[in-house]
Amino acid sequence: MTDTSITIALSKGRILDETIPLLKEAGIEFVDDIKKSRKLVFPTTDPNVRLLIIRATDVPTYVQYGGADLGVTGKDVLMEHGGDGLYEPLDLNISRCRLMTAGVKGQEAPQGRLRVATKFVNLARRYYAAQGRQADIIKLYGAMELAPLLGLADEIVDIVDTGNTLKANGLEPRELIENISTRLVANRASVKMKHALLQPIIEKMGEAVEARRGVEA
Ligand code: PRT
Ligand code: MG
Repeated sequence: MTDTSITIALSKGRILDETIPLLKEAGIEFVDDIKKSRKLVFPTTDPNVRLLIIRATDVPTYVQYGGADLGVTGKDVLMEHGGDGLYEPLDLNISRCRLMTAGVKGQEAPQGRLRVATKFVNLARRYYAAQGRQADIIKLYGAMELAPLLGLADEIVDIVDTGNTLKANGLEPRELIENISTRLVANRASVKMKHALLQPIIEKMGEAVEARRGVEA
């Protein structure tokens, strides 16, 4: 990686669609049809910038170790990762949702030791410890909603948007852990070494975010 090139790691999935217009306003556009391509590294209309499309959960790791200078991922993913080696210069205010605890509708969380199923094991451990609650955390990779129904857990920690997924599975939200949105993160060394290249991108993306906030309000 030379000092004139910048690599930005993007989260595939729902975040990607909302990231593309923000990048465009920073002068960065894909030249390939990403829907048809099997590439993982994409050139852009800015000769200095290339884009990676990877799993959201891998974005902090790529940026932390300098595989990418910048990254775009959810605050939930960053909280789970821990944020080592990362700056978080910008809240992109997209893919907003809530990180919540949830359980079977009408049932209260039991007193004493809780069993909690989640893919956010580090985050959940920290949350229950901060509440002074004893919790056994059970790692799942998806379909967390099943766990309370099948008696695997008393509670889950998961992302909630409309609440429809919980409802459809006989669950209800309990406590709000954090309001979540997508963040721009930067490698700490890159921020120092490539400041002149990164700063305009961060600024232009920030302006695009602010312009949207204006429309929203
Ligand atoms: O698919 P993969 O295992 O790689 O990861 P993923 O499914 O988490 O990825 P993706 O692309 O679906 O979401 C990535 C990021 O989007 C998350 O890290 C969040 O920051 C953000 N985000 C925003 C969401 C949602 N909204 C969301 N609604 N991520 C997930 N959901 C899911 C949630 O897990 C639950 O299953 O949608 C369901 C809840 O939605 P409602 O509307 O029914 O409440
Ligand atoms: Mg998904």
